[in-house]
Amino acid sequence: MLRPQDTSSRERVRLDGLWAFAFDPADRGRAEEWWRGDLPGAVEMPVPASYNDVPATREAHDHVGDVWYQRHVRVPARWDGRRVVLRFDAAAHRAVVWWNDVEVGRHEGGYTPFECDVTAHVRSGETARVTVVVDNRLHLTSIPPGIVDVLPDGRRRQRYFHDFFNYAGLHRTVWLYTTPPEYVEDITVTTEVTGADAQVRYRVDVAGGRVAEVVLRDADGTERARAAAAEGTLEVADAKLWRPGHGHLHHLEVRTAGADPDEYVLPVGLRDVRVDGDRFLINGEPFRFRGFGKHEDGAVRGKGHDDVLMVHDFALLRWIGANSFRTSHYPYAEEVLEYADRHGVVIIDETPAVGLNFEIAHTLVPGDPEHIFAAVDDTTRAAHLHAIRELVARDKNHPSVVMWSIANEPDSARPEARPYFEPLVAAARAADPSRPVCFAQVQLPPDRDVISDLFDVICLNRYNGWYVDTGDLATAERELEAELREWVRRHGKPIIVTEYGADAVAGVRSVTAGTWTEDYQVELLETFHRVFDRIDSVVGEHVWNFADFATGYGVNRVDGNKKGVFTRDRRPKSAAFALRRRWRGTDSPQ
Ligand code: GCB
Repeated sequence: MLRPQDTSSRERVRLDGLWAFAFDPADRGRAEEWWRGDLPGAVEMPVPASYNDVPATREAHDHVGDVWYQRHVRVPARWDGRRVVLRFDAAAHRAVVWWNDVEVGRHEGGYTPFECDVTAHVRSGETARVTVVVDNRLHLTSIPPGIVDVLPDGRRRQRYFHDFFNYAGLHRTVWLYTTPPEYVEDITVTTEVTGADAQVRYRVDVAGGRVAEVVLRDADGTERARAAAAEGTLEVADAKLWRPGHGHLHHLEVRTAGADPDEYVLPVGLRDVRVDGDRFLINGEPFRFRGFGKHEDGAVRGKGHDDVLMVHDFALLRWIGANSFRTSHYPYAEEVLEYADRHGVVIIDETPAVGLNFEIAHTLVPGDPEHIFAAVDDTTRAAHLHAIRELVARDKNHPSVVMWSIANEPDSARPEARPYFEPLVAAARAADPSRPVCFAQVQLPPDRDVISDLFDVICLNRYNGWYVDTGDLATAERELEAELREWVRRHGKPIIVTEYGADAVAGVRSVTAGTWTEDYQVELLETFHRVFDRIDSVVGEHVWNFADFATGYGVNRVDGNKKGVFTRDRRPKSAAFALRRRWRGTDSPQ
């Protein structure tokens, strides 16, 4: 799915800002058809943002159910005769959209965009009422899964099996944009590097028309290759490659034929990715992942995209010497991927399939199904499949994305996990044969895991010294090493430790380095690093987490998860300096 653009044939307007907003805890809005007029009792709510922490009430924070957003949109008179599209970059977790009185779209899944073609309903020059209902409920049939309990007093309570707060709302930009009636619907690009040259295999899907020309230009605008077909391979001699740390981009200009041609310009990075034995190769060179699992999370705005925070986070990644991160545990805003493309940051791109595991949930109550695969069904798997396809459809052209992670910590010990995952892995490969596929595996030894052989890279989340052998780093070191060596022996694939870490409350220090101190966090990370440095197949270290983040209520969470190397407001803990020494080999402030 192409991102909206301003080109010679397209125009876009951001509908961000303050929208009218109403909570609907008793589910009245759909029955009373609130889209037909002004929202009752509306307040103002910023978009993009999570709504939960903005009103400063417990009810808003803990709301379970529908909320309504509404605003008026003026359609420029000059748009007469254009195709007009209303696009939501994200609505967590599902939404229905009305243009005046007409339903124009609905979407399931909180982290991927969806579009409503409103051409038939638009009168240029008019002011239209746009209404959106957004439902944050997680069910056993949604991705991620959850359970909504109705309490004796009639309130709803949401349970979920993942460790980050269920922020909701319109988290990303809302657009109104135009294309010509015949338009470029999609572009798919895969690139390969052969010696000094590169090949760009491309396919353009045009709705109602045909391709006139496809031109590949270097960053300075120099034409490097050209074609006139909808599909083909462009040869680039002596190519300037996209590399980790050097986000060199080319641009593929696509123009359609006819009296009202469309133009779309796609950034393209010339690079390839391959797994060879226990190496992870980018452009044929072994790549070592240094970085973090992250979250989209910040004070007040929750998961609302914010360019300020994004650019700052990338600056901190650079400061600390990280070269990569995982979009744990859902697809991040496209702005993030585009920034990573431009700056050569490597990404493992994850679906929102987090919490397919009752073993680590601690939220079950009597009467719940015994294990996750007894609880989910074909609808859940269809939602998971849909999430994989939407992720690939959105992110397939980003050079920064080097691998798909199709789940985080599913219950991979259950025999039922295998028939559940086999078709999903196949679907991921079919959707994109050019990138390896992985999942992040929870603390299970190789002899208990039933699905890892289906994947290209072994990605392990390990909490030795924290959840296991708490406070005992000598045992943690011994057991971690023994376990990793067993993974090497059985699978011979590259290993990335996609999570390791310890909670540390900023400012809590101790000469005896007890748990929850900054000092223990440093010592635990150093313990893991000694082990990584002794095992060649470990090609990646992603600390959990980049920054402290909000979670649901819990007796083992102090105002959220404190495994951040930075605090939630991005101040460094001692661990940040320790990592910087390891990853950059320096203590200098630059
Ligand atoms: C994990 C999860 C992550 C949690 C983390 C923790 O294994 O993948 O979402 O936040 O552990 O801190 O417990």
